[in-house]
Amino acid sequence: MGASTSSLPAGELDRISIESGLSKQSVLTLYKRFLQLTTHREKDSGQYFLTKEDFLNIEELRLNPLGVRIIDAFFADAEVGEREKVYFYDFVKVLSHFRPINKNKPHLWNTREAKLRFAFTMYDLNKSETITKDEFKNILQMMIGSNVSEDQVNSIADRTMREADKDNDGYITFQEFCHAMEKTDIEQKMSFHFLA
Ligand SMILES: [Ca+2]
Ligand SMILES: [Ca+2]
Repeated sequence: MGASTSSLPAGELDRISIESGLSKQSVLTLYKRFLQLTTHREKDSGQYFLTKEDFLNIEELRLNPLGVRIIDAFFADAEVGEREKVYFYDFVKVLSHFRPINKNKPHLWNTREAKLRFAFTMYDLNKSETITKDEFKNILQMMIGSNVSEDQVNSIADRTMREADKDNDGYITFQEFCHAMEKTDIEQKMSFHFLA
């Protein structure tokens, strides 16, 4: 599987390196990994892209309890709506959300807001821009596994909703979500060992 040989066009390499804040060497390392994962290529442009099936071959994601949600989030983007293909540019962009924030070198793809946005997308199963108690329970169950009873999950979800849903309308908006996460170390929560 995967594409054997190909190189990233120089212009693309420069652009991604500048926009992501990653060194060219890191971009090339990621591209190598990307080529190992991809099984598809556009007929016209020759561009490689990843499908959901390709992502499921990533061991770190398969073993991660939130793996399926992380994969979903790669395919959901606030700007372009639901995607079916993840090109290398998109791939690097989403991965950037998992890089530690460098306070001296702030970067658009890697801000706290970008990380929160990504986390929010993972919770928001139906991509309605709000999180309901059911959606929250769903991810909670994935995170804590089956050791905790349904009652306990329910009570955690109730408490979280009470705290986060400031206007008490049953939906957590992105704004409410950010507020609730104010004291959370999102960097640590969003760590995901993918980038070397
Ligand atoms: Ca929702
Ligand atoms: Ca609300």
